[in-house]
Amino acid sequence: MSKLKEKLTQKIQEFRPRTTRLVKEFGKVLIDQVTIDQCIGGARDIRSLVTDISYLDPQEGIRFRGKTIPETFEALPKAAGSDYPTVEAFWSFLLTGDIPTQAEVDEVVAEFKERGKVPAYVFDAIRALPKDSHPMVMLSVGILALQKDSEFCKFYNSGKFNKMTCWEYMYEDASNLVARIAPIAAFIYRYKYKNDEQIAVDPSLDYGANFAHQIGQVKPYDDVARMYFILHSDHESGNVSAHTTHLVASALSDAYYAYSAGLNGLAGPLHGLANQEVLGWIMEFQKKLGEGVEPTKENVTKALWDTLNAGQVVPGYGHAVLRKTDPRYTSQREFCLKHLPNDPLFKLVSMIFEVAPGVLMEHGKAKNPWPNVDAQSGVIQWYYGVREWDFYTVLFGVGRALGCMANIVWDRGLGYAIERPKSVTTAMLEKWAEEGGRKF
Ligand code: CMX
Repeated sequence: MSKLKEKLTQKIQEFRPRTTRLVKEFGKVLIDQVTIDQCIGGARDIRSLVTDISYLDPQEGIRFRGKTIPETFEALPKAAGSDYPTVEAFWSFLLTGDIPTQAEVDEVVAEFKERGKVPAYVFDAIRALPKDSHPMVMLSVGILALQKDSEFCKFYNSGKFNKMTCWEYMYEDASNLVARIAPIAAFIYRYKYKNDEQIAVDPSLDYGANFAHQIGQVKPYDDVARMYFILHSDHESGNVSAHTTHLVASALSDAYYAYSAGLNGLAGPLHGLANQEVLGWIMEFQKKLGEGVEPTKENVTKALWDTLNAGQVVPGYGHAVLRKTDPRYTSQREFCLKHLPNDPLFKLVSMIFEVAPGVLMEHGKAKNPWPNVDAQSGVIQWYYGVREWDFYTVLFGVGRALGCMANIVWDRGLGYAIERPKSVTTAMLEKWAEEGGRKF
């Protein structure tokens, strides 16, 4: 057994009594109430999910295992010659909550090379799709194709299924999925946009650097990949991709079924597809502006109002939980200030950042007028030559696998139940509205 799995076994065993005690001794303690607008309005803010992998504070933003983004980057062992931690170090941290030693990281790096070997039938399944399919369809199909080799599913069908040990098989699938999703994404990139000229894995490289290599990028894109995958990994459990993955896995569907479904949610324009939409919006804006016309605060303001007046959302702005600038936006902005301060697209995105919150506040609808992660991410990709912006959500999907997989390993480790909230009818809501609330 690997050191990481050994450590996780111990952590899960130590943790279980906390969950058991809460249910047994305090199961009926009230922690929230539900209003009609929450019921109709997307269950916003209802406390009904548990995760210890990350927590999203509306003012402060995300903490991974209790650490802010800068603290996470600071604490984890870095890739050789890099300012950023390896994805492997971060995976170990997300799973266990402990900062791994360099030796522990090296073990995961070596393990991922073995686990990361993608069976040929996955590529065949992707190649069977029309080439103009969206790359998120290709990614979702590629992940689903892996299901045939699910260890969790084999264990379930073995007749020896056991609720206490099934997490070990989920861990195997989750680790394999994380190790394989980046090479699958790289394959999709080269297949769809680079004439199917594939680049072989370089076994000397860590996860992020190998992804850069396999899509045909050179330094410092290895850091872009590491930063990008870590920043997009997890945003507590209620967002569409994480929640979908958790929900599907709660039916004891394996990691591949669960994450393929999660990716389908990530592909929505109000969620992960917003990073593609941001670039699309900017390109459309520049096209309308006409050649040689400089973007100014005035014409950016007008374009934002045109979007809002057409009944569309400003992509990359707003959030269901956050009420300030997303620290994932800030982190990427800092990268831009260091590596591409004079890039025209970065300057334009910065100008939008200056103008858009004011416009959204004046518009008066969005509860959060500040930028989210998606407002900044495309700029960096564009700068380094990854200009096929319909691929950007795939990059998000590679990163999000880390959080979703860590979560469903723990879900099984702690024996969480199949998810099944109760629905009501509109007539019931109307009755309770008239009565001033439901009588318990
Ligand atoms: N532009 C225009 N209107 C916006 C807006 C934006 N960026 N953000 C919110 N609004 C509107 C909503 O559409 C809603 O309008 P209606 O009352 O007409 O339905 C109103 O403001 C209230 O919405 P809210 O409570 O502030 O936001 P929600 O929790 O309902 O939705 C989100 C959150 C992210 C879907 C929304 O802000 C949005 O559509 N943003 C643009 C798309 C985007 O960037 N998504 C990526 C989010 C991060 C991620 O998941 O990757």
